[in-house]
Amino acid sequence: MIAPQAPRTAGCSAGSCGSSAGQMGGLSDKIRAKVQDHPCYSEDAHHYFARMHVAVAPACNIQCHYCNRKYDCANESRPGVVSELLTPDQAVKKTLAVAATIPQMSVLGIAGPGDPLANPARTFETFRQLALKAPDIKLCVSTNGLALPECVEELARHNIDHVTITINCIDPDVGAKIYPWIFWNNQRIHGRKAAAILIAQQQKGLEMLVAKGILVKVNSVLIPGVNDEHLKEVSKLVKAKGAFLHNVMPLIAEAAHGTFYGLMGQRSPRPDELKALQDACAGDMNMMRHCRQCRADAVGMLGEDRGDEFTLDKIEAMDIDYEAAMVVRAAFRAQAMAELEAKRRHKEKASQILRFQPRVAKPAGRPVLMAVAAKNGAVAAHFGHAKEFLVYEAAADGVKFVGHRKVEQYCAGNETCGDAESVLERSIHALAGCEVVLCSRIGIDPWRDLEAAGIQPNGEHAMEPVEDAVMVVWREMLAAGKLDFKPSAAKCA
Ligand code: CLF
Ligand code: SF4
Repeated sequence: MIAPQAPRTAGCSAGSCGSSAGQMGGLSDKIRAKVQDHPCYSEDAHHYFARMHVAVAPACNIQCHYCNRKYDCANESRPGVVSELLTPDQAVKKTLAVAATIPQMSVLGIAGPGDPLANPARTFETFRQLALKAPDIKLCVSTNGLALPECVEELARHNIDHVTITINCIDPDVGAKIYPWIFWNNQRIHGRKAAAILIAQQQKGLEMLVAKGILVKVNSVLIPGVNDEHLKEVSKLVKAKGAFLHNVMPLIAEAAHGTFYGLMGQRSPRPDELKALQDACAGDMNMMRHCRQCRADAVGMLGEDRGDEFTLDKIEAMDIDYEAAMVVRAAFRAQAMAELEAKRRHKEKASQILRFQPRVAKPAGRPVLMAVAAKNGAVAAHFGHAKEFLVYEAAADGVKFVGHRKVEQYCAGNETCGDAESVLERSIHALAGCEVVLCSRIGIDPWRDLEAAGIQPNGEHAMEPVEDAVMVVWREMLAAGKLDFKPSAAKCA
């Protein structure tokens, strides 16, 4: 068996493969074949398959208020990160090296550091070479959409069947608060007029891609007070136009990044605001909740970065036999697919049983958010070693993955960090809204501080599968009469 790299989502409806529970059942075989090994388009697949990005696209044709050009494109990547720029030849070499070393690597994406379609020669040369040299790798691109319509034919020619468009608004008045200018037909255009052109190009590009049968994911950056309520309309419209998946990402605005929003004190959304908006949009749209806001040169499973293993000097020293690697990759893929298919059938069967069960009153008990320090699908990480917690919502009808919270490591090995107290404080703040934290082990100090903040630590389910452990804890809380009322929010919220 292939060990999944993180817990699968439980409580999804039949055939779920992408994101929000219950949103992606009933996929056609053609679409399932396209998404089943794409770690971003399929939540299940991201436990088995990895992606990598090559940073070949330096220029951008618009300005977003959350972007500083010194860093990667914040439409797809975590702000404040600088990727190493590669030529198309270097990018191809790196891709072959990674794919030969990491059989899980199924997708090559171009997502920066600027806009890939504002650098068409470099982007398409990379895709052209890879389609020839590594036909088993899916190709993926992320764009702000301004140059998209004139690139659709070429995207289709290179067999790129996954495109992400960042659409933050469909109203130019909202857009004028996000985009100060665009570069269009050799001119810089400002304000509302610029936003109107960008929106029209994004919508046209979306329609053209859908008409070509290319799967479209829409990214939206949630900017409190600017486009938060508006994103519900965006979600409805892009779904109506045929987008497959909507990924609402939190704005990250820090003064240290030197962005307009960062310097102006524009705040980022809290996790509960992000979840509430994702839940509100989920009625109309498949929602992605496992995005990790990768770097433009990210390598590995979502949430991990193995870029250091593939620097240009290391690649140079590698002897790559890609034909032999393809045999290994095909064997890995076949095994992973068989496991994913078995899981899908199991879920389908379970949901059929539920459908045909006589209707009985649901047991009482409100939903509870639990944070899990997980590894390979089990409650397996020490609280102090975790770099992220996976967040699950447990309720009477099952367990559903709802997101993740990044934290700093509280301790490395047996050493507690120098500023452990403030790291712990920040971790507790990051876990706001969660009522329980499950981990394999936890020290006395963090236990005490978590409890004081209204979050119950739990180390009793070490090495158990995550969903089973979360459900057991929820049932214990129900039996103890803790789920009949809304508790006061955790003190750190
Ligand atoms: Fe890369 Fe984006 Fe393709 Fe995925 S990432 S270009 S669709 S292969 Fe994925 Fe990373 Fe989130 Fe992007 S987790 S930032 S959604
Ligand atoms: Fe920055 Fe990306 Fe916006 Fe261009 S599209 S300004 S690179 S965030």
